[in-house]
Amino acid sequence: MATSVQHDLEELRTRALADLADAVDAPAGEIWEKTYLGPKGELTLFLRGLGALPADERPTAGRAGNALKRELEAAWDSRHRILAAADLDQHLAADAVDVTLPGRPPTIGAAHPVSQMIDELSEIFALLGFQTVFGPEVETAHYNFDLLNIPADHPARDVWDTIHVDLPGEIVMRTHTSPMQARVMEQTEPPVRVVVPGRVYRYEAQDASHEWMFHQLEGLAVDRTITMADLKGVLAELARQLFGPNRRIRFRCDFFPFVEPGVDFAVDCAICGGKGCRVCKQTGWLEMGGAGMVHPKVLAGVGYDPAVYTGFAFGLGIERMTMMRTGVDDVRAFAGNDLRFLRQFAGFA
Ligand code: YSA
Repeated sequence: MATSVQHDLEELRTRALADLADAVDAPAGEIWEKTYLGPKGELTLFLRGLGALPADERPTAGRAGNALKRELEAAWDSRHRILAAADLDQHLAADAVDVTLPGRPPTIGAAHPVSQMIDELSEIFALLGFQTVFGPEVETAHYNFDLLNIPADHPARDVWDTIHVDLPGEIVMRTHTSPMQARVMEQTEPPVRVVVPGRVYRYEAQDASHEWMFHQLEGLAVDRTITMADLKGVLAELARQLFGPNRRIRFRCDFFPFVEPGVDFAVDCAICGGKGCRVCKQTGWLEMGGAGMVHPKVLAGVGYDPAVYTGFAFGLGIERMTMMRTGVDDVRAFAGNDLRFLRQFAGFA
């Protein structure tokens, strides 16, 4: 073998082994392999070029070239293993999960305080023999007003600032849950005992005790011998169950076209202990709802004979009751959707 070929191979060997020692990671190793042993690598090209050598030099040069090839392949094999293992270690370290760290607690939702109150009210009334039913929030004026003895020209129709729906006929967002009185009685033979929780809508100014959308609980009992004493007994028992034995309750005469007589039902204000505050408007009392004996015209309007049947009805503000239970002093907080507020009342009822 000519000295120059021998020298070239020696130089190639020294350089290749030095470069391999310098390849510190898997990508650098891949480049090394391509440079020396790949299809266009230096050693491959040398071996391919053997045919160009004089015939007498070819065997020796071929043997030397193949010996170098085996040496470099063996060196690459062992270096490749080391680099691949290091590469794996690095990936494992980067992706490692520290099983000793505490887990992230899952966020568990809770029912809205008003929904909790509705559930609690349904349970209390179930024990008193009332069934819970639901009705439409978009209502006809016929049910919202007419069947409740509030004819088109009656001044009582102005009592509620009504949100009208742009549909043929007189369609409104129900201003109270009372339209369900007529809907239930039309579908049911007496005796009747139902409560109806749900949203109601009024186009009115908001303050600490007034929202434009809020919830009411309607109650209706009709039978042959229902009296005002039954109404007072049911509402007194409700207040006792909800607020404990120490809250005082008050009934005062009030007017609603669909009852005769009518009352307003109030509880002494739990926010200020009855001393007077902005929630109770300095009166010491917070009105929970209106109530009364169902007007004979309402009974007759749904086909009940007022000479045979009597009934009581009430409509209570659910946010107001929730305020009394929780001490929240602004009704607007309930629909404000602030989780910092809502989280405080997870599971209060
Ligand atoms: C009266 C007699 C019955 O035989 C049956 C029902 C009724 C109640 C009647 N339908 C009514 O809506 N009366 S009310 O206008 O006085 O509202 C009842 C209760 O809803 C109020 O006492 C109050 O607790 C609550 N409320 C009224 N406006 C509110 C409100 N709560 C929050 N925001 C408002 N804007």
